[in-house]
Amino acid sequence: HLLLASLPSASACISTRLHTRSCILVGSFDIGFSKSRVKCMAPIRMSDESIIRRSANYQPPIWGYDYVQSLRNNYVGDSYAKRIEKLKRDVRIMLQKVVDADSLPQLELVDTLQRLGVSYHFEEEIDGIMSTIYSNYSRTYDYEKKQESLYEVALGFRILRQHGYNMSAEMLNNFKDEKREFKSCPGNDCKGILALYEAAYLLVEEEKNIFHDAINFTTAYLKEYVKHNNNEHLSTLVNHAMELPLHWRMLRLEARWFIDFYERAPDMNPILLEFAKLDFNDVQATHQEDLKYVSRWWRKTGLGEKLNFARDRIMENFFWTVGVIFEPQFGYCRRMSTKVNALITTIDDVYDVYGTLDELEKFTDAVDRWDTTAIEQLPYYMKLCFHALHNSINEMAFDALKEQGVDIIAYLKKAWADICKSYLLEAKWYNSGYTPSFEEYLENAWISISAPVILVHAYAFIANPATKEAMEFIEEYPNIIRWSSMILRLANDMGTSSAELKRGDVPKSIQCYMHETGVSESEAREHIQALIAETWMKMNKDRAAGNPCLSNIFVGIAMNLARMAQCMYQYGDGHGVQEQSKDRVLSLLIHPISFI
Ligand code: 0FV
Ligand code: MN
Ligand code: MN
Ligand code: MN
Ligand code: MN
Repeated sequence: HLLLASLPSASACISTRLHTRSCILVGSFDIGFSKSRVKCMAPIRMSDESIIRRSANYQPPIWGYDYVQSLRNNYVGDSYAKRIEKLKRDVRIMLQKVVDADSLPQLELVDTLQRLGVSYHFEEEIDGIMSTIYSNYSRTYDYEKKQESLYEVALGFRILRQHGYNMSAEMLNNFKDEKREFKSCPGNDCKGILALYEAAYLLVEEEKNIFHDAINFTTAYLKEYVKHNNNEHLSTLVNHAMELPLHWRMLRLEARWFIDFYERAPDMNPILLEFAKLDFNDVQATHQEDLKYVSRWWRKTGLGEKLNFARDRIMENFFWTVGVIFEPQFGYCRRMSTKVNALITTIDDVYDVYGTLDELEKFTDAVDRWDTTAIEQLPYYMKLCFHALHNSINEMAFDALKEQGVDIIAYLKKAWADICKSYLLEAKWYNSGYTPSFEEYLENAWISISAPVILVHAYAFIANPATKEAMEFIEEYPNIIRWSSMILRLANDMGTSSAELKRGDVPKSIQCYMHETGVSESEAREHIQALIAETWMKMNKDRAAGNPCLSNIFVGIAMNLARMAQCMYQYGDGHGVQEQSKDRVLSLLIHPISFI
């Protein structure tokens, strides 16, 4: 308090901020605005002493510091480790044996391992299987002849494309009739049609027509199928698929869901099931250690405690990271990425909710110059924010310098300068009441959603070493970053723009599109949903094209970020409104899978 007392504006800020108020009056007098009148106002600078600031009314965090630090997972220790090793050997033997069988059982085993979330243990074995199946296909596949089983063809198509093999979409077209329409026929049962539905999401932009045909045909069939519900187990899988296709799903949550589903499967293999459960708990224990680390870091920054207008969401920020990269060996990337997410979330609220335009311009300039002397005139809350950013990012760059001998600070800094400039432009639009065209909005919004910052940093965290050439390449935001960002932005707008508009914010994609075309909100939402599907097709294509500067791990991260966005905003604002993501956090990060 001694330090604060010497900063007059700062002490006022700190002492008058409350979570529950929808408006915060900073200054020495109360001018008696009613809550509802003040809520939608921009920060107004009345004089140096009194500024009316907004609040987004974000609730305090539901996950306390002590609670997080007390997390213990009982499924770790020697006996579990031994059991996991034993089961892993058993699964490896299954993979060796299945090679002698036909391709279908091989594909099914790979699919099951992937869906159970354990395929990362067997990359070599699976790669071997895939390359054999692919070369058999290319030797023996007869495009003229109608194939017997849609199920096998579609499953093979999906899994081989997932593994980067260029399977021809003609394989799927073979299941159309003379009128070039997909049709049901005796060989096409529900399993086959579901497989076609999931496979279609691996198609690329040039195959758009097949995509739409396949999705229209399969969804019509599958909807009808679940209505009759002849097979409860299969209907569960169909409903799950129709909610969100496999290719768009967040990997760990999908694994958690599928383990429960698999337990009830008629052909369940107890070895696979036990291995998947134990491995899930083992990975969760690693995540909990990462979580405790970031929660200590977050507390030390003081941002959650002192910036009460901002979201205090370290758990959700960590949850995002687990969606982006879950494998145990990437702990450093997870820890650092979570810091990046927490800084983004806080600084976003500075621009969207709390800062005055004048402050925001100075803050943007300070980030651009990456210079602590540039913030001397700024209020306390901004100093805190800037130093937390500056210290944290410099430390990450220092790690890279020390561990890999590369100097990357200029590239990291540039990503922050870019996002702050895009934030500032939105703040200016908001202040002047401007509604950009849909295109003008998106051109800025794919940066302001923060995916480029997240991905540039993640790139540096997993690269070894992050060379000058590689960083120069990534700094230009190659297409894969652009598509991932676009999906994140569109999904975020679908989930958050209603609340944002109420609070007062720039028109988001839905509103810009409505403004430009005159369509209704529901039509605009449909358009955005279609745009998400199209952007996925672009991402699929970019991934298939390959690029020596883009590792599979990085491409996976970019796709996972898009998946995570669709997960977080599936039912609204899961990031800001904790009730919406709470159950998912519990099942992924807190509760181990029980064996009773
Ligand atoms: C901001 O949400 C926010 F937290 C983001 C950008 C979600 C993804 C970010 C992380 C993984 C940290 P909000 O809806 O306020 O974002 P906009 O850009 O719409 O203000
Ligand atoms: Mn707080
Ligand atoms: Mn925001
Ligand atoms: Mn924003
Ligand atoms: Mn938003």
